[in-house]
Amino acid sequence: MNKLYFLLTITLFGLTKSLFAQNPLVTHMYTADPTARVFEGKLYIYPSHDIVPPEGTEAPRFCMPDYHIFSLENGNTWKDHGRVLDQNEVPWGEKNSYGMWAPDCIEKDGKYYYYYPAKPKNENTFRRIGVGVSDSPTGPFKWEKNYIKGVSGIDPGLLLDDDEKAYLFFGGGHELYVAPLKDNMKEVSKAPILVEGLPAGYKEGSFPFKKDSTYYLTFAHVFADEGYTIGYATADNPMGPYQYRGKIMDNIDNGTNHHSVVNYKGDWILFYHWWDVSGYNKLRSMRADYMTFKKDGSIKKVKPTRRGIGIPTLGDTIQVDRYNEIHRANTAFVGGEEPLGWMVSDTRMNSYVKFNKVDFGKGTAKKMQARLACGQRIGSIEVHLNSPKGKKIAEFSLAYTGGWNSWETFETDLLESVEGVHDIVIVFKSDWGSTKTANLNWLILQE
Ligand code: FUB
Repeated sequence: MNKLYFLLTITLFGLTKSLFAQNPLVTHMYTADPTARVFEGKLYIYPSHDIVPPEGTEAPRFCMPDYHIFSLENGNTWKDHGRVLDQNEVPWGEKNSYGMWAPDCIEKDGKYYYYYPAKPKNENTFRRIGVGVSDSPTGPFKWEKNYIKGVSGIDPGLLLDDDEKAYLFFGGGHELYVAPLKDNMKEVSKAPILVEGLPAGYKEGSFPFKKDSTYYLTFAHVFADEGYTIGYATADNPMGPYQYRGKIMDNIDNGTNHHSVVNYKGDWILFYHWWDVSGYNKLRSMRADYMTFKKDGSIKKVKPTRRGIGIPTLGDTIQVDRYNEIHRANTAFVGGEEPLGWMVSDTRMNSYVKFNKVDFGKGTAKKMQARLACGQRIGSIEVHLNSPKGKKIAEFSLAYTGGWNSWETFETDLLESVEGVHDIVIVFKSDWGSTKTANLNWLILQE
């Protein structure tokens, strides 16, 4: 990438903080390789962390210093639990090597085991895999003094079978490997073997899971003429042999495509990453979209959406620029002093944005807030249920905020008491000649 563009990218997008959005899931930092897990009904993500190389650092291909953990709070807000491990705290790791690539975490008997790759000190090995244990999914973890003996590679992916036996998948290259773990979860019980039955081509990011009695192994897979895709294979035995079943996601021009799959509240969800915030494929942002199975156990291809998976409820930010449908309007990076993100822009008379699935709870929502920038005084923004002509539940009168990049929070009472989950449609009203009614960043429902 052109250096000037890189510096511009950092200046524009790298230094600001943001609220939570639908896709990407967070924008206050760059997050990649999202391994999602459901522990006791709660959704967690164990991603890696891309950063802009600090000045004076000989930048490795990816610059990845530490790990954070996220959990889904409310219906749509990802909580950042902060840094759980820094590169210079790895007992066996080389200092300042910025090589904290994709991790995973798994629970067994009430203990949480966090697996991560790092560059070992005093060794000419690309990556080893270490492990830490905690009583909580968000740590703190007690890190093992040594890496897992007999394992060399990246991208640990863990499977805990119904019989409580655990398997460690790993590797990046033309082959992937698997090894059973001892009950202590810190050592392999047998030497790793090659995963048999996978197609040719570069592979990494193995993520295993079990559905019914079938073992699925998903992996990032590079086709010479297409680039990175997400592929999957199935087997009757966790150690294989596997049979390649096809692609879960076509190449989306995202550089790499490390991912994970979970079942959360009955829905299957694919977590993956892209770089739409930074414009640079080494500064990635994690995303999620629903995934479905066909009756024969095959997986339907997932297309990335803006809307993603969150179901915002009272107090959550409804990032309407991550829409399901848009009419006579656009979205653009938000301007002014706003935190990083997008806005609905170029709105005119009867423009609308549809955002599916907002949870109004038990009718306790009384108010709605809208974050608006408005360079004129005419018009209003209406919020309808289900369609542009559906029941009107809120209306904001527009007022001059100081310009199209000067943001103010407007508040209005709900016109109706609404219960349960509904699609909402935000309709812009203005005079017919205008092509700039208001810029809208987000909505929030409140008691
Ligand atoms: O994030 C660094 C590396 O890039 C991961 O370990 C790979 O899976 C790829 O996403």
